[in-house]
Amino acid sequence: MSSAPHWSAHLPTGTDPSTVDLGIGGTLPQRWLANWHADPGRPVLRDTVGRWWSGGALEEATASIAGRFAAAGLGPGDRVLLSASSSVELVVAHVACLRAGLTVIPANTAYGPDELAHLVLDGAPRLAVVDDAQRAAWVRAADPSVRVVGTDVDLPGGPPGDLDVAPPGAPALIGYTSGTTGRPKGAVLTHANLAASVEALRLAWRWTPEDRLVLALPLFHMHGLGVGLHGTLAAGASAVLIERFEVDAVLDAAAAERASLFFGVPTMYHRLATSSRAGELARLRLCVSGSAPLPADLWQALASSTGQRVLERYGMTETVMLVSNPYDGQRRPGTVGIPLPGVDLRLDPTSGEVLVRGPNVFAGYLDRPEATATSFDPEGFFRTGDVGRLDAAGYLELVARLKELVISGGFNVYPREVEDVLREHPAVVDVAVTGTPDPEWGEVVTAWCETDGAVTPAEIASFAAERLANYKRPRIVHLVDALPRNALGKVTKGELRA
Ligand code: MCA
Ligand code: AMP
Repeated sequence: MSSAPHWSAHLPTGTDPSTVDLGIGGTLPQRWLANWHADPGRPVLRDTVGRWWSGGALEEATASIAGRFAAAGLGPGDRVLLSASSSVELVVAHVACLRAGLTVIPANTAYGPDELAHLVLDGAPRLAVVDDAQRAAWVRAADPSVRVVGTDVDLPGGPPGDLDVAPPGAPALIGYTSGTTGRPKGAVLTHANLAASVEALRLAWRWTPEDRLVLALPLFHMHGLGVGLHGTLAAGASAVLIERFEVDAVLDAAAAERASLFFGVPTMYHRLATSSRAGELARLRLCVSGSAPLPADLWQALASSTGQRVLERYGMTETVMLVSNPYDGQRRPGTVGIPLPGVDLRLDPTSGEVLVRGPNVFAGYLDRPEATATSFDPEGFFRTGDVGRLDAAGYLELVARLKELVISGGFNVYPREVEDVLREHPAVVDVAVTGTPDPEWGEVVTAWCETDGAVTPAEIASFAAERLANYKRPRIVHLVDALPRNALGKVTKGELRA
């Protein structure tokens, strides 16, 4: 790395970049524990019923749950699937896993039986913590040897064994993502990856113990978990957990708890901007947007009605956070900013694909050496599948995607997965799935179906609804006589426009 890395623009004036230690001198659990020991009574998390949990209480609760894991025979390296809405119990189970050296597999609560079965069979967890009887049954059906418990982890207790000793290189989290094609792959993130990213954000966003985050993002994806929760605990700050995003719930919590931070996906900002209470965002120190492009006109509308210059950043499951607009200095709408501390970024000279390297970048896909090998270039840069452009000041603009991906409300939908399901319908001859631009959702999933005439769009929609998570279901279904194809017979999706 050069002596004055480009990312030094993220550091407070006068900070010597060579003093930045993204290893944080240990792992996230060690950092969290150090914070809790320094001030055990300090409020850390407000649960969804309005009760505050201190660091001391979290330490005790997580050690107790870790004791139950140990008594159930789980040890370092074993995997635990967590599928639950936001609650302090979910946080305790998650932190207990990391403290005990177990690897967490977060699972979206919207998944249906097939989506969950894939995670269970591919990720091979020994235990699943699930907050819903039906999902619990689906996990058991996929693999009867997996023990399934609720978020209270109602198992016999025991001594927790050695806590907080997992080495930085040990796997901490397996985030499932489809990457370029095919069934979702498990991206294995080490303790060091998670710690590096959170430390970069702490520095770049000036995250201090005085900060309080309104955390309305789900805790089963990187945005809510790897940024919102991990960042809060590492900064020694606090967060108010909201079970389900609603404008009133967010703004009420921000006012009642004197919050300073809000992180959201563009759909959330769209809803906030169109609310009569939008002006209340002004009380926050920092609003961050990510997971999907924040339209420049929405940015502008928020700036004029609330004074908030929303800070847009860019990340991925495989890398946690990569690029962010600067806290000080210009925040440029329509761009995601400059690489975060530690992130080495360049563009592929031919395709313009964004290539990244750094301590935050994952170790590889679980049990998929070939997919892992092809996702890195010969110099070890990870191929993001996003196409970018750098402006004169070095700000990154994401202009296209090489991977076929639709982002709806901040959730990723891989067209191939939806197409595979729709092709199973007896009246569907062939199908292509695209995203249609939408002011609220960013994009909505759209299916173009070549059929034998014996089916209606509503029937196709309900067929999909029985088999796919809600956000993957086509909201728009077109019946077409023939899909456009090139000379080789491949569907030319570019010609499919609503
Ligand atoms: C809910 N629905 C959706 C979505 N979410 N449909 C399409 N796309 C979605 N994202 C369905 C509901 O099931 C319901 O269907 C209907 O839409 C309306 O529900 P509504 O109550 O309005 O929605 P909501 O429950 O309020 O959800 C909207 C939401 C949610 C809060 C924006 O989608 C959300 O939490 N998004 C955050 C996603 C996220 O955390 N992404 C981070 C990925 P029906 O009427 O049929 O029942 S991590 C990542 O991408 C990287 C690392 C990064 O950079 O962050
Ligand atoms: P995931 O694989 O679920 O982690 O989603 C990562 C993808 O979300 C990235 O590769 C981008 O395509 C997209 N993404 C995340 N943040 C942004 C952003 N601020 N603007 C545009 N796309 C984004």
